Amino acid sequence: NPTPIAATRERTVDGFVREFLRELNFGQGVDLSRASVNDQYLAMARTVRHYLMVRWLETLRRQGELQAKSVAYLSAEFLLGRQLDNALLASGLEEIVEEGLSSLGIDLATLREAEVEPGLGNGGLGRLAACFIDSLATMNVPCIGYGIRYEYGIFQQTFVDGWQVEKPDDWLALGSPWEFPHPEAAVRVSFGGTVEQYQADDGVIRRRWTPGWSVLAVPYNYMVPGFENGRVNTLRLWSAEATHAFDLGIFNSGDYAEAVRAQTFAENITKVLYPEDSTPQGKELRLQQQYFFVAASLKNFIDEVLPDGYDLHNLPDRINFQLNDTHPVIAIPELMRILVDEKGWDWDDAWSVTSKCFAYTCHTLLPEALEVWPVDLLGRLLPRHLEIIYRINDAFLAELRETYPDDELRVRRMSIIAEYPVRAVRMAYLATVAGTKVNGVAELHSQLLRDKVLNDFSEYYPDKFTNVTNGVTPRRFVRLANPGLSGLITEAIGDGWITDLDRLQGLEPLADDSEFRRRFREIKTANKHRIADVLVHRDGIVVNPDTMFDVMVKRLHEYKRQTLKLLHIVSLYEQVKSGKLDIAQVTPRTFAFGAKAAPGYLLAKQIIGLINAVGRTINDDPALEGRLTVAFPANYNVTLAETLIPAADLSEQISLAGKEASGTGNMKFTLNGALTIGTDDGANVEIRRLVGDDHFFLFGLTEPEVSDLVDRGYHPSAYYETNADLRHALDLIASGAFSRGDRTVFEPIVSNLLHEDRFLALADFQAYVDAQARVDTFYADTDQWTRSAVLNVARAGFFSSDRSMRDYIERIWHTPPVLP
Ligand code: 26Y
Repeated sequence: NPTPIAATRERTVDGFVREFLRELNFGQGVDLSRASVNDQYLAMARTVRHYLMVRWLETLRRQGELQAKSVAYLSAEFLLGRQLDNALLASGLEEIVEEGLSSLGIDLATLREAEVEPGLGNGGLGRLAACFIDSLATMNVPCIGYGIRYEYGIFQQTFVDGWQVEKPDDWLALGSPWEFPHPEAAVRVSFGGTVEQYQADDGVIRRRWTPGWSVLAVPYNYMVPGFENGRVNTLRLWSAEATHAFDLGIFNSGDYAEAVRAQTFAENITKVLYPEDSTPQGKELRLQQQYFFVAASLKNFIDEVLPDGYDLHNLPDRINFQLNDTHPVIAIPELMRILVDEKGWDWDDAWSVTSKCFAYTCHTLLPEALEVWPVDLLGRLLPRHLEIIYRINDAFLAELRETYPDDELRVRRMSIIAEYPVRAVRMAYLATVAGTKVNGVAELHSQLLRDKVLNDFSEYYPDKFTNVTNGVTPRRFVRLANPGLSGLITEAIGDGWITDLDRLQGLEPLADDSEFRRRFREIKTANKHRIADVLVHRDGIVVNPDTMFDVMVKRLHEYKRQTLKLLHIVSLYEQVKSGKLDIAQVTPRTFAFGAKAAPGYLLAKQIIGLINAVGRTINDDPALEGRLTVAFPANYNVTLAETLIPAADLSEQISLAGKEASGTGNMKFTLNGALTIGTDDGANVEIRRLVGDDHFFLFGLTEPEVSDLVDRGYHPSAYYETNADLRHALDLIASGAFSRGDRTVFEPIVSNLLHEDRFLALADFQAYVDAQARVDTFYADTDQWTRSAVLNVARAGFFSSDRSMRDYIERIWHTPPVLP
């Protein structure tokens, strides 16, 4: 095997400088004196990726030889965040590059800022996929990520007069140096058309799908480098392009304009990421996206990744297709179609293989978030797949009737096809029937899946259900995001924690070391100064680093209860203004928010308007003497998270118990030394158990209490009537105090809370306020607070996504690591 040329790249400062200048001259076509920052960034990115290239080629070569069992992570979203720093860290080039650039008079920090993050996801689910592929690469587990290369990622949020206004996320505009397009490896994906019966050569009656139209799926490969281990896995994102055949017919008819229109039509499929993250809209284009990437991925895996002549009967020994929520579930009928229609297999053989290849991760508990596709839509777009789903369902229902001969009600409840309000395919049920395993993303969530959302299924398939608690990558969210803390940890316990996060336990004794605490605090303060600087320059927001940083960052959703935090703030304000509370007694706090609302989610957008309005009023009111500030930077994204989270003192995880599947922000805060104020929900339950009750501010109803209260009949107005502080806060909002006297502006929020309050914010208000009072008392003793913060870090090693990956491997995939 000849050594790839990339191996000759010199890992020295001089070597790097030479490579960089070469990229600048030959790649960008500029010389240093005329290079823009973007030129420099692009040249830099390409230089770094060249250093990783030899490892990537080597990983691919070994994979081809080994054909080890691997994971294909199918996800409609990968929320990667910026790539440069992670590539530098993984390749161990940080120091060389910093020195090399500075010898040229270039500041690495400036180049970092030039990178536009690929925002190819909405939030938690997409970021989780990115953490998982980072961990698998770092752990030497063969994995290929399959997803969609949206031309426009999650929208850019701006505020106009405090209201959210969305701008398209044109992330590709200035070039995207991290991707490798392979148009020659494009595959065709077909849609629509008809299905007919025919007699095959072997005399067997078969079904034949004649699609109505098709598009090309062009793969763009991304490197997924492991941390300093020489492995580089692949993320393959698909982009839609018009097929030539598709154009030809129209060109022949002489309608050039129509042909070009057809081209844009095909390319619409991967044009934009849908910005909803809980209420599926049932849009045809979204189903097109889902089938598009899944069909391309299966075809790519079978035809290109597997060796020629591979016997697909062995597929379950070679691959696990992990379904990231229901978005890729159409892969199940697609594999059946390939095996039955294209390979000519018997149905039963095909089912026996297909039902061993997939596993399904559920990320929600909200019933309205479960994807359901009306059969008329599905049948129009994918007629053969609908037939296959019907046949899977027929077999499944027949099986159920044998087990439950006298319980037709149960059988109908479990049908993959819903009958009301329209006949529709329940994708979660299809995934559960066909998958080897179904997992929730935190203990409580998995329990509720078993006991509530998928109860019938957990009784029928008790062994299918399992839990894998989410995790986050310590490379990005500690080592890179918090260099100060990372340095301190490494000084104390060595740098093994970066790939073995349980070693953070070694910090435990240092919680009682006053010098360690002093340095820990110093780092937190420095991080506050760092974010204060960012907020001034990025958003023109001024914050005081000598205040408690109380942070709530996540998508805007009623169930996450940003309004609960807002009611606390408004109540404090109201009490100061009415003279009930002496401002000198109030702990100085900076309330930081970050949240995007789905553009069609009107109430969520109103809540954003209200947070900004309250912020405007409070920040400008001299009566507060600058002790309370609301900071709501627009466009919260991975990049902002990386500077905001390390600066937090208090992490707000206040969803209604039983609604947040896991949360992953909660883990990032804990690992960066924030204390949590939180409900008994999602992974908060496990965080609290690990860090200990004394180092966590628990409040609010538990899930069974919520269920009971709702069953008995919940009346939010009762809380309004009996709680004066709550009443005064709501009245203040209703009075127009935050809307220049206009009482209509925020009326929908107030009346929703008073008359509906689906997520019981009013019921938990007093408990929340009481918990915040405990926070103030605790915070007043700086040493006590810092000690708890250190213990939070020391006890949070469990929340590494490396541990999540070990759990998936042990409970679901059975894919041992290979040699690097
Ligand atoms: C179908 C479409 C509307 C849709 C698109 C995106 C539906 C859901 C989503 C994204 C969901 C999501 O991000 N869920 C979050 O997943 C995290 C990772 O498991 C969890 O930590 C978090 O609790 C959950 O809300």
